[in-house]
Amino acid sequence: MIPEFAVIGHPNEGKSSVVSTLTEDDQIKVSPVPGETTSSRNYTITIDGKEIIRFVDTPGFQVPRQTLAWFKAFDGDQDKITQGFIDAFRNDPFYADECELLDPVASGAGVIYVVDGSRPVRDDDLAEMEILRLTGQPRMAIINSKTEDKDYTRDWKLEFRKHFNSIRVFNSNTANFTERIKMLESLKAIDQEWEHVLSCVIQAFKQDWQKRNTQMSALIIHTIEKSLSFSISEPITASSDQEEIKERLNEKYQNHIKDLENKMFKQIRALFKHHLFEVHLSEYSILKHDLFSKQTWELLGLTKEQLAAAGAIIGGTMGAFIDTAAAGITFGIFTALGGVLGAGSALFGGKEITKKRRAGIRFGGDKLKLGPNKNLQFLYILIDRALIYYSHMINRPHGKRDLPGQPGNTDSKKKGYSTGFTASQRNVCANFFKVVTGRTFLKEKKAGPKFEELIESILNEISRE
Ligand SMILES: Nc1nc2c(ncn2[C@@H]2O[C@H](COP(=O)(O)OP(=O)(O)OP(=O)(O)O)[C@@H](O)[C@H]2O)c(=O)[nH]1
Ligand SMILES: [Mg+2]
Repeated sequence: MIPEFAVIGHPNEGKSSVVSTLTEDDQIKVSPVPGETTSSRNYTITIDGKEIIRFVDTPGFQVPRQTLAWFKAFDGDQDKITQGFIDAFRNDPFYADECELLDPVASGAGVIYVVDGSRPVRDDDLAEMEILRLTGQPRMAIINSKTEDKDYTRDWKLEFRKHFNSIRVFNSNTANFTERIKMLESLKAIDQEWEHVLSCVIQAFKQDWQKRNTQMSALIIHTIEKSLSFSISEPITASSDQEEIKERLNEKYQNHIKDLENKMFKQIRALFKHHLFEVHLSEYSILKHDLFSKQTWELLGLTKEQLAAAGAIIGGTMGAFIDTAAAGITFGIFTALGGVLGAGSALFGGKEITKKRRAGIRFGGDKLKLGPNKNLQFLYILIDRALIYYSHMINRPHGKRDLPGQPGNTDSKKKGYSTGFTASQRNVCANFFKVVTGRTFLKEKKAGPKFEELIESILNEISRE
């Protein structure tokens, strides 16, 4: 038997939204119209094919006072009180919702009572709490405040202390992984008999999250590796229109990298079980802009010099360079650096090309080649965009629904994570970069694993924020 909890409360208080967030299921119907949920439905969390815990979404109380009157008048075996109520009113439409919501409780489910802490406590609520107390099942109350305008949390807590074994403020529209875990920790206090099994549930949740972060870092690294090492070329002859080829290569190059990134974003989204929401991005977000736009680079806080160096992949200014097959020299995309800092920078061998071209030498098998990317800043941009997207996905609760025309504020103004990297973290990145772009002859076997370790530790850090 896995632990089972019925999420119960007044209509429209956010019960379905709480279940949705707790189970990471954004397909559950949440609506501003009271009475959306009309029958009880089980939502089981399965990890690695094993059922771990179950939450039951239920309809709201409709006639709590009449129901309480029956509970109070009941003089049978107290253990059977809830089942007794259902047996008495199973076919009575007046009590249809009460029968439905109490059904899982009669079967032994624990109770999670949900209230909106931004409204005052009313008599109906007191009746509901009393019914739940009379069921005799272990119960917890959560305060899910729908607005911040008013706060009756104190009043609710005072009442809750009389009726519940555990109390917690839990906001289904803001709760992240850490808060979900805290919520489960509080649930442990609901009944000593469930303490052990709930500890196992928490353990499973944490392991699953860790596993996702490991998968995540592997995915990010795979994508970055492919992006950095990607190159594209086209043969040229004396009669080729080099400008046209450059433009074409440029576009192909950018599209390929963008595709890789989009594929990664989709996989991140799937790993964190999001189907519904669109990320609404602020002007300040690095994700708002195209991977190859100048703003992307500026937002990351690059200095003027870094920007100039990065200029190679900004807009259409990225140059393609002649890859002289016969001479055995390949010039990567960021040999364009020379183009920005002054044509023919010796640093990248631009001079040699210029000389040859001036001399009119053409080798059979000449190609125009773009990539692999030789700019270390590009690595930081890819890292930052992946991490920012990840952060959006993990911080978006599944129970949140954006009303049309009212995009939720899911975006932070965070510029990027890499600007805060320490010198040794930068070193790890630089070594990885060198290996991936083939710029080192050293056998840097550890560069990959160290980079992976770095990314995973950052993911874990972001999860704890
Ligand atoms: N801002 C905000 N809105 C919330 C929160 N929780 C729920 N809502 C909104 O409140 C409304 C009701 O949420 P539901 O989860 O459908 O409520 P319910 O208790 O299941 O309602 P019924 O099924 O009708 O009994 C929806 O419009 C939600 O988007 C919250 O924490 N913050
Ligand atoms: Mg509902």
